[in-house]
Amino acid sequence: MSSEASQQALEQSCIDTVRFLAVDAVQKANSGHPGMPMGAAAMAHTLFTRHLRFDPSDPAWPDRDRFVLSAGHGSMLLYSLLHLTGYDLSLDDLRAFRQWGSKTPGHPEYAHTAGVETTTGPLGQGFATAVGMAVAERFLGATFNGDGPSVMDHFTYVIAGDGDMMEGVSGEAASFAGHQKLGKLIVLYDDNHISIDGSTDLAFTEDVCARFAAYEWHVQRVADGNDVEAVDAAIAAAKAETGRPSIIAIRTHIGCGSPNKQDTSACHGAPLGKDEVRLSKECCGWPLEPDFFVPAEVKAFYEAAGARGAAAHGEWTQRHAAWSAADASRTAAWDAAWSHALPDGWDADLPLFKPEDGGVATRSASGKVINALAPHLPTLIGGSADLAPSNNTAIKDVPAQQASTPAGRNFHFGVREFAMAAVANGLAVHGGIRPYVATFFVFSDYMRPAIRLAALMGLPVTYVFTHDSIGVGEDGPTHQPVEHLAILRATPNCVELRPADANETVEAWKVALQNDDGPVALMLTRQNLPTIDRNVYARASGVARGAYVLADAAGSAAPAVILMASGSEVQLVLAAHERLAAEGVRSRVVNMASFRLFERQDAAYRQSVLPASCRCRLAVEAAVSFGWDRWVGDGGEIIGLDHFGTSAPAGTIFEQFGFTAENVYQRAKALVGRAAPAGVTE
Ligand SMILES: Cc1ncc(C[n+]2csc(CCOP(=O)(O)OP(=O)(O)O)c2C)c(N)n1
Repeated sequence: MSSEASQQALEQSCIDTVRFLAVDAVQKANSGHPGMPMGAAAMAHTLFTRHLRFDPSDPAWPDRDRFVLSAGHGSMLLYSLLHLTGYDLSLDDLRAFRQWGSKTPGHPEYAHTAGVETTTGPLGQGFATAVGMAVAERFLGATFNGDGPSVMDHFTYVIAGDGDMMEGVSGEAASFAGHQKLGKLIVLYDDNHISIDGSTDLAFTEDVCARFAAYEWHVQRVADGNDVEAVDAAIAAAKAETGRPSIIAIRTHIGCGSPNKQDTSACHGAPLGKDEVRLSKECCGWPLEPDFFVPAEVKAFYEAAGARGAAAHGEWTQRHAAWSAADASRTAAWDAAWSHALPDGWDADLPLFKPEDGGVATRSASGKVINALAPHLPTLIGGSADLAPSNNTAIKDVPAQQASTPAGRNFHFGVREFAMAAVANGLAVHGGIRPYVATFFVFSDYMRPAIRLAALMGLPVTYVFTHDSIGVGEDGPTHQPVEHLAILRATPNCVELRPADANETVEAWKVALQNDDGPVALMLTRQNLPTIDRNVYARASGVARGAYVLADAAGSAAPAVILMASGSEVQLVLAAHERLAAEGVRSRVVNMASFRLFERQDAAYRQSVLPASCRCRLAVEAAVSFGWDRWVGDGGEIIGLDHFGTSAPAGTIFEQFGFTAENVYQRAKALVGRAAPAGVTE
């Protein structure tokens, strides 16, 4: 055999190894998706062995190429390659595919399996997250590289399937990426014409390539997905095209090698079955025994690819050392960015708002905070889905993030909320960045699937959600969130924070910047709120504990009534409290800025804020009452909004729906009256 032919045979053996590791793992688990890995094995093999720059011994190396398997259901494709190339993933880990506690869950999970760059499975989001990674690379390169050796210069690769292409979020993200001319983003499209219902012809007949050409992408086609040389050449051409993102539509065959199931949806989401596994192995000339078979020369071939990456990493380390020596302050900023540390003095310029300066909308306070933080945190970047002037998210005197200004810190996401949130996830998982993104709170619905993934992955993304209630006013119920707080509160690991005034907004941002293991959503008002006099009431820093006693009756006796509220309704309960106090009622105001942060406090603190002895509790929030019963208990009441809002001036709406200090006072008084004599202590 010529050396070329023996090389070809070896690579075929590599591809078959990947295929049959996936087949065997799915068969053993009796659950999973064998078809996708079988069809896409050749393109993934080509990418991993000829292009992708990675070091299995250091999966966190900042300048590695990023790889996203957007078709996350094909997870065994990724796990097989991670095992073969030398990541910390053993053959036994593959044997434990989809089992309790294994490193090989059904879909790839970020921070769970070494080498998995982001959680995928919800189709379309991997693609959009990769766009965020690519823009992170460009921003960090433009910000840090300087004129000498570069420390940030890598590609972002994606394997995406038909399902990814059908999802709207990939369209939003592709449109953004095309506009941004993200030349180092390369998508391999597993164009196999099959999804779960059967042929994609049932629902998806457009010309995907023409669509991406219209998005201003560089588009190529490969007619035979098993042609390693053709795939290789297309990836090389995509890398050479630096002015546009690239997509390569690679015609593949789901279940490739399975004589009875190839090109059918039967091999999409179910094991091939024992007989078909045998037939497939026979068909490919693969040994029937043992299962999970990895020929020694195959392992050596893949480990050599990993070793080449390790060598590239070594060169980078030298470049980084030279770069580092050239500029100590730049290096300090880089180190802080990658370790997510807050540099000394980061909060030195944060504003302090005085009551006598008049009312301030918390969205406007947030804008001032962002601008006070920006000089200290060079990788605090973000923007809005076309609402920057309303969300107050722009950093002043710095350029927008555009192809012509890649170090720009202000993102114009366009009216693409879902892609914006997924891009933010990509910025966060890439590392080195502190992303924030913004829209009206009501449109957080459009971002919800990406917020969920941020929470699941534990990503420090900050959401700036302004126009947080019926305070929106005339725009009416379409623009007035009512159920959205409850949704965030129901989302595990998501911190929701609704500050009551400008100074609490400062504190809320501090919380966001220090919450490293999950997203923080800041709900901010459109309308002005009075600045609470902190000489009279408790300090604004209390919001860091979620709920705190803002005002209390004198002395140490337990309160007779607890008034609770968040955000703009805190001023109402404060006013009612003053009247009650003047009448000798032992009233307490608890500012419930964040359910989640309060839940995280220990029982003693929670008890000190909401003593069990006081069952007379009134919660006030211009949102659905769902969830508040937990805090008010059986003896309490809720002034909420268990219906949609309406179009009218904000003041009128608050009044008509009972959100007035007068109503809070009357309801509290009635509650205390009913609870008397036990409830009133004096
Ligand atoms: C948002 C979302 N909707 C639905 C699913 C369920 N699902 C998993 S794979 C799949 C079909 C995907 O088809 P394709 O991308 O062509 O994958 P292939 O059949 O080639 O494996 C669907 C609907 C999902 N994972 N994510």
